[in-house]
Amino acid sequence: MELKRLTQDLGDLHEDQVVAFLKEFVKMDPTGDEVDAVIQACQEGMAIVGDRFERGDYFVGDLIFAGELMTESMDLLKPIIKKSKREKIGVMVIGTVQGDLHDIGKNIYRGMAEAVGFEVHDIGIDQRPEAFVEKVREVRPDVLGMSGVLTLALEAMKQTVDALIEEGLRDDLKIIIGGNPVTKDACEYIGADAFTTNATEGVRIAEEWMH
Ligand code: B12
Repeated sequence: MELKRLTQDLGDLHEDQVVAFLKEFVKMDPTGDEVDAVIQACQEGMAIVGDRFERGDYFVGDLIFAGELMTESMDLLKPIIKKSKREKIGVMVIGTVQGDLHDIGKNIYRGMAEAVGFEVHDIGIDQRPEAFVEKVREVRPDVLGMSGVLTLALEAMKQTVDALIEEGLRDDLKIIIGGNPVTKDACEYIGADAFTTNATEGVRIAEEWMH
């Protein structure tokens, strides 16, 4: 597979090439590992976009287009991610935290978690701590996943965990955080149980919690 080419084409925002590659890829009936590798390559392409934006070579319009292209790409992969659907293994609430509008990574994680059998309640983007609290109280999930790619998302994640503690909802819950800025230190500061910048790893961790 020409994964470096795919990363570069995404970074360059070459929609036609990216779409053509992914359509061919889906037809090949790829394995789970191959799908993971392609998602990783796309994520790296988005990192190129982010770097160029930071340097001033790309503008907000390019970020928006990159977001649309990444969503379109993940939609193409959806049928092959979904195919491994099994019986229900647990309940999960996910959402992007307050102040953050990015949801592509969250949506990838949701798709993968559903594919291994989680019943996922996705509360959307820019969600206040109270919204997470409400949903957790309503559906009593086994796992809570919080997503955020802005640096400021880390503070919002901490506020969300604090709100859950205050409401006495933290103890029966495993919390995983994901997105570009999450680190081990951030995970400890926030009070989450696990962190990852890779959806596949995040699904593996959540599956292990269900054993
Ligand atoms: C596309 C994009 C946008 C799109 C988003 C569209 C959408 N529907 O999401 C739009 C145009 C809306 C946007 C807006 C902005 N953006 Co923007 N954006 C990006 C970009 C290029 C890609 C993000 C992305 O989709 N990555 C690909 C996904 C697949 O990766 P991911 O999110 O990390 O997800 C993976 C894992 O982390 C994990 N994961 C994610 N969530 C979760 C959750 C759980 C529970 C688990 C287990 C795992 C998991 O799974 C995924 C797959 O492996 C990034 C650059 C970058 N390097 O990421 C900048 C970036 C995030 N944006 C940035 C900025 C500055 C902005 C704006 C402020 C720009 C502006 N001036 O308006 C606004 C902010 C809006 C807001 N309040 O949120 C900065 C953030 C800087 C910072 N440190 O805070 C970045 C890093 C670019 C940069 N280098 O400057 N953006």
